[in-house]
Amino acid sequence: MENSSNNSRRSFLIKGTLAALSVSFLNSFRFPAAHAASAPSLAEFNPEGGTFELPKLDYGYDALEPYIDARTMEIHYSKHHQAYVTKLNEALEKAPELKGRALPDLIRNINELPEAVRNAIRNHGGGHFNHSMFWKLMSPTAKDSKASAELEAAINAKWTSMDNFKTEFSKSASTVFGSGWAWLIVDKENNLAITTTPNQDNPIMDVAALRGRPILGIDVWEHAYYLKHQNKRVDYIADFLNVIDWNQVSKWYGER
Ligand code: MN3
Repeated sequence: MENSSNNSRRSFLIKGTLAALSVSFLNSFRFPAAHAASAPSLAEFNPEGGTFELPKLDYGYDALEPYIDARTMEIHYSKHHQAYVTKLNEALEKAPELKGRALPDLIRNINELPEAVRNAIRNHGGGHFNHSMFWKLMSPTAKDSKASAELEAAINAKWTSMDNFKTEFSKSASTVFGSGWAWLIVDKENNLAITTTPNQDNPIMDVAALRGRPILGIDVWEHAYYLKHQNKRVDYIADFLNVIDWNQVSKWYGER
């Protein structure tokens, strides 16, 4: 009798544990882990009054010379990025219920956006997010920046050395077909990974092949390099490696 009661109690506990596990398994699909969908904290992603604005550039157009030329910076920032911001705001005029949401929240679940504005928010919200990160992760003082001990250890563990990481990252960036981005992300298991996205998609979106928290990204649209590097994307990527602000990348890596 006592045995049978123990057995039924054990069976109850096992069933309870299985039920709890299956609920958390299902939830992992419905509600992506917070860190997997989190994004670098950039103040400009939280618009006052629900209108997005072009974030301030922390340096002059010529500050990244000779790697990124002033004319490219000027057009890329003041024309291309501005156009993403303008068109994102136009899309939100058509879906006022979405106004006031921070950018990462807006673009995290593309599939849940109203169909009428889905593509516009994917393209222009993605464009605004990606470029806001891009200006921040480059710096005229990049050569004095350094990966944190924690980030360097994680890179060494995955790619054996910083140089090998740069080689693999460059390879991914050079093989993006057409327009898009290459990223260094922190995935949901907290591991580093290199991934790419087409167009203005990014790894926090539910449409991304590999989701995660981006901490470094390179724009490989031709508008990012054509004036200086023409069709030589590989030369642009090599130049880009010289302007990565590793202090900033490390800061984002440390945001858990
Ligand atoms: Mn661009």
